[in-house]
Amino acid sequence: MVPNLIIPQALASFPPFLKDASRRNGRGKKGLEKMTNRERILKAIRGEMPDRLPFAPRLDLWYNANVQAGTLPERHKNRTFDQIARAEGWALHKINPEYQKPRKPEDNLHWALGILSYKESVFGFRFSPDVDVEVKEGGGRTKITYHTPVGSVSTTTVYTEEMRKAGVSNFWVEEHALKGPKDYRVVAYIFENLKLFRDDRDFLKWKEEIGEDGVPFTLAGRAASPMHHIQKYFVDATDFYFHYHDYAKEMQALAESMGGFFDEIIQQVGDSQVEVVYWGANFDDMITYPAFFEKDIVPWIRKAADILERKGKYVSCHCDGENLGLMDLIRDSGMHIAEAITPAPMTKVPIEEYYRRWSDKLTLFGGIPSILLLRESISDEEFEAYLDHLFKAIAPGRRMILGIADSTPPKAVFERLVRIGEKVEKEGRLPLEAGAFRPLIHPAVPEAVKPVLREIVWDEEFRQVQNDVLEGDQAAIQEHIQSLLAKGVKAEEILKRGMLSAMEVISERFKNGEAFIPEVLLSARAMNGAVKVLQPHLGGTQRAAKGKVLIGTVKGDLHDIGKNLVITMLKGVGFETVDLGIDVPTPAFIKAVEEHKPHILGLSALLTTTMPQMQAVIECLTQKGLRDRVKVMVGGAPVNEKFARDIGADGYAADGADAVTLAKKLIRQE
Ligand code: B12
Repeated sequence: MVPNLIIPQALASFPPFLKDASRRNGRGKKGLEKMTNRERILKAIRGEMPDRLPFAPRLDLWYNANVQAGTLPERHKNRTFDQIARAEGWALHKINPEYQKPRKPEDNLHWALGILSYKESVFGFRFSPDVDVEVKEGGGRTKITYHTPVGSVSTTTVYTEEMRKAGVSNFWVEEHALKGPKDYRVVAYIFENLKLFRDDRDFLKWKEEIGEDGVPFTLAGRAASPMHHIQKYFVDATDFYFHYHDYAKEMQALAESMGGFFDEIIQQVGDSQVEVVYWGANFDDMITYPAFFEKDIVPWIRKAADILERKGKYVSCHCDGENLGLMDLIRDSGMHIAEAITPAPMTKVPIEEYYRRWSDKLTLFGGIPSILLLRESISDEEFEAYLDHLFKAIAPGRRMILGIADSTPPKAVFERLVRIGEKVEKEGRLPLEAGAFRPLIHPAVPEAVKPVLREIVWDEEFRQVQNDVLEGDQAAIQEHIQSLLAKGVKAEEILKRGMLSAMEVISERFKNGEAFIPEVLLSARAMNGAVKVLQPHLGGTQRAAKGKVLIGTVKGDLHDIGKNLVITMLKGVGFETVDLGIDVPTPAFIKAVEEHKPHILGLSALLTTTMPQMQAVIECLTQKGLRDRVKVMVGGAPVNEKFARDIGADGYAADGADAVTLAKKLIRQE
């Protein structure tokens, strides 16, 4: 039973004019509340006690998709998203620049180099006169070649009509600047000679427009450090880990040569009239895994926070990913605001854990996972129960700004947003009381992830090969295999006792959060190369691949890091794989199944909006009479076992290691 349950539908019948008339700069009913939303947010950031919890939902994605589809709530039909927020009495969410609304084409033209300037920025940029920029545009693609005195590099970005309709705000980088070691020097040249200059007129105008209804964050950059910048922009997300390993020297040199650019940004935002600086995005313990985060990101967050704090400014980072492995690192990084924090059930960290561990040092912004707004994912009762839980979990409410993490999804039940706003007004006075707070049942979260690596059982004869797999040393493993073969050791033995035994250890470490993406990718790459050397020596049964897996990310979805990891791990244990890429339409899956005749079709989706595509693919397989010929496995952060069953898939796996186990199981069932 949920106490005080207010049926969201009942709220819809409130006369809209009554609601709108009652708001005064977010001062709530009849303007009786003491503070404006701007004052509340600033107090929360400073660690002081506002009169009540600020609530600032991010609406852009939801708004853009619903405007396109003509499905805005009736009472807000002709409003902008700021007008909607104001009418509802919510604080304006002024954090992410409107990436697709540049003032002039150059503002976001250089997205693939991460050189951006918007109305929300306080600086502009100028390339050196000896850098010649050649632009070719067409069909939603922009190809740019940068000619410099030390060579040329090119990039291609994509932004299609469909992406615009879906409300996507980021570009897709199809061709990255760094393809091989020679490109590093060219990119370094561009950055060493780039000039930043103060240009804050538009920012000041924007700040004035926001007024007392919110706090404008200015974009320093979506990357928090030079190395993070290289990772986010210059290399394909998965290839980054190979480059980081293979071209370590070049990468280090490039990161160092970009230090001046980052120092200049700190200087520019430090000397401006901004209060809060957006410093880096998409922190996630897989992508920005702990060792990388600590070595290559934290020092720059600390530097920016130290310098900017002395100038009376605050640093905010967009922490929208899985933060379990980064909990202590983020807390101790010096950042002042962790924005877009997305708790369980969307990630592994419950809201009470976030608040308990972080709120003495930094301000939390977010806390309401976006799936809570979706009727298909969460019932009205579960939604209410989460809100009750949240209000207790964040007592007394200091250092907390409520928001939807990371953004309101296109199919959100609007009345649930309204309900949060009402609850904040009625029950959000600070200090909140925890009462007899009993946390929802969540799996226990470890204090800090301190890897206790699962030890390998060394097999003396194969020790070197095992070690090569663990180290991901692709050159050494081939040499060691050759010498074992030369000594007459059987290929089957090398594969089983040397390679697979070590790969299993890596998989298990990854599953337990003791190893991260780079280790797995490098080990799997070493395995792939080594298997090729062994192939001619393997007996008939071993020679055939374990099975063929066709895999792709569904239509509308551009996330590919997880899918690529699954592919690499499958390949590592001997599956033949066909990568269909990202944004794959249903007919393309069907055509590929007909053509490649795989044993398994793997579908990946990271967005709640694209999950239904998985069902569409399965239904189409059935219609075409292909369903019995192929097993379907699904995965991706929002997918779960139940969803997989509901849509008629043959299996679901939560991560790369489980995907391997599942694929083996499905093959046995054939
Ligand atoms: C990195 C990232 C991005 C990058 C993607 C880069 C890339 N090349 O992939 C960029 C910045 C481009 C991006 C864009 C967007 N993103 Co994003 N992104 C993330 C983030 C932070 C990490 C995802 C990731 O790679 N994790 C690491 C990998 C290893 O894990 P994984 O993908 O889950 O994969 C593992 C398992 O799921 C499984 N698995 C995966 N696929 C498969 C397939 C099979 C067959 C099997 C068996 C298993 C399996 O195994 C994998 C390996 O262990 C997540 C946060 C999160 N919690 O997931 C948000 C997140 C997914 N993004 C989100 C959003 C909203 C967006 C945007 C709409 C933002 C915007 N306003 O434009 C766009 C959408 C673009 C599009 N149309 O796809 C939301 C989605 C919310 C939702 N549930 O719908 C999330 C959850 C952030 C949040 N906190 O709300 N994003």
